[in-house]
Amino acid sequence: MQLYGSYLSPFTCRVLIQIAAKDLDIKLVDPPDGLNSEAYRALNPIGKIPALDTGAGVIPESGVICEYLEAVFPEHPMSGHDPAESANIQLVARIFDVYVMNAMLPIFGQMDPATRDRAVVDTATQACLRGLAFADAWLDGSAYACGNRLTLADCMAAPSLLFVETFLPAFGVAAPFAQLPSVAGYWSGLQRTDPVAGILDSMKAAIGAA
Ligand SMILES: N[C@@H](CCC(=O)N[C@@H](CS)C(=O)NCC(=O)O)C(=O)O
Repeated sequence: MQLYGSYLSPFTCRVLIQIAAKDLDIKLVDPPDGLNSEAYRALNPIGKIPALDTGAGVIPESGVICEYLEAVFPEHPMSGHDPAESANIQLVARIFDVYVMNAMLPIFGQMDPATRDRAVVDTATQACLRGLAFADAWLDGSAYACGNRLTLADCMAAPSLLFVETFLPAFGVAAPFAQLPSVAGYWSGLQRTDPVAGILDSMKAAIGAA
């Protein structure tokens, strides 16, 4: 199998944390001719990264890929042991996907201060902070979101939190975790855990080089 993606993509890095945690032999490769190219869209009509080439087909969407890998490689389980734990993991993962990461995306079209639309930035940062407040209600400040072990919730959360910490201050939110003690404690612990720390280091290097 190979994963089309990049360390610059928080969505790709969700899957890379899972691949590292399960010690899977899945190579990270660039999409042929780049994102949204004709060659890549022939493989993945959505045109975005990540996408997993299983050898039998191509699966897009980070959450779908994670669930697929979980089903195919059940060793080192990262989903729930029972329905209640599964629901909790899926809920935290959904909060970081929909209400934090996707809410933040519009700011990346506003990187140039000369052409920046303040209303777009304010709407996106407020929505992202609201999503973080949702997360704060479900976390308890410990290093893992659910069950005192690395789960798919942490795979979703860690790259999103790095993006929040790295980019929101540049858009006027100086201390995004200041009013969120559980998120702050969680992020402080999670970023030191293995293999999250290594993937975050690679993300930071990619962002620094971009
Ligand atoms: N919902 C998708 C989002 C993927 C996504 O937006 N990836 C970005 C890179 S971080 C991308 O490929 N953007 C190119 C585009 O939107 O055309 C997922 O979870 O995989």
